[in-house]
Amino acid sequence: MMATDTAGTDRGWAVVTGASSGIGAATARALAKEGYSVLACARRVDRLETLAAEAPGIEAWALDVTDQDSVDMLAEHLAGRRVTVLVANAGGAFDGAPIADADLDSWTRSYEVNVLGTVRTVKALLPRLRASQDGLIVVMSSTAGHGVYEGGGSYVAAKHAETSIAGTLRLELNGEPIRVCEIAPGMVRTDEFAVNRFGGDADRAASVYAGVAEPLVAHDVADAVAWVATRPSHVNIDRMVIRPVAQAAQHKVHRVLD
Ligand code: 8X3
Repeated sequence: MMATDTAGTDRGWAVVTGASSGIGAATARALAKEGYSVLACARRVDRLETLAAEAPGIEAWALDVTDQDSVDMLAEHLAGRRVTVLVANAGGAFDGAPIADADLDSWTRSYEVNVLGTVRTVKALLPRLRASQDGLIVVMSSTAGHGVYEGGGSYVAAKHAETSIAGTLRLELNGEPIRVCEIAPGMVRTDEFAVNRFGGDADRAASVYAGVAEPLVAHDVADAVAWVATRPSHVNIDRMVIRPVAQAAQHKVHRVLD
């Protein structure tokens, strides 16, 4: 069945936010491969269109999770469609500053995208997930949602909030046919995450992964999302913490440096 009809495939529609790169793009591909009709959402539509052209089953949709009108338009676009999965993935880190030097604009941005963006999207799409009678919400948090580290600042705080959102939602939706899973990746090497965090400083971004033999890649996390989504409807994977073997804990990373 074509991905662009309103019914979607038998698996229904999976909405992935932050799908223009990294984990989001890989997740869109992985879910399409599993037979979902995927609505890949992000601000950078040109990238989404490239993604959609590469992979059958993916439709591109412009979305800014920090903008209520934009999220309302997404919900309208999905009216009448059978939406079975929401991957609330849009997010990011925008600084690596200690709290003593906190840039409050960066904190605001972090909360706007990671926390309020997730709440706004979940709230807008809940009616569609309910209507499907077989919904799944995946909240993409981070190991930064479970531990703290120096310079983690706005990101660590926001990811702790996302962890709380996933847990609270699971309690509040108990009794409804909607699963809630939190995926908490550790060190994932993507093109943009660390570069964005350090304001475009590529050398500082590269130092995050220095000497680490095999950081996770976006597909490793996408694979987990696809696995969670394709469990039987009565199986709720509450949380997955995924790290590279070299990272035993947030501060315990095996590095081989020259
Ligand atoms: C990214 C993991 O270690 O940079 O979500 O906080 S970390």
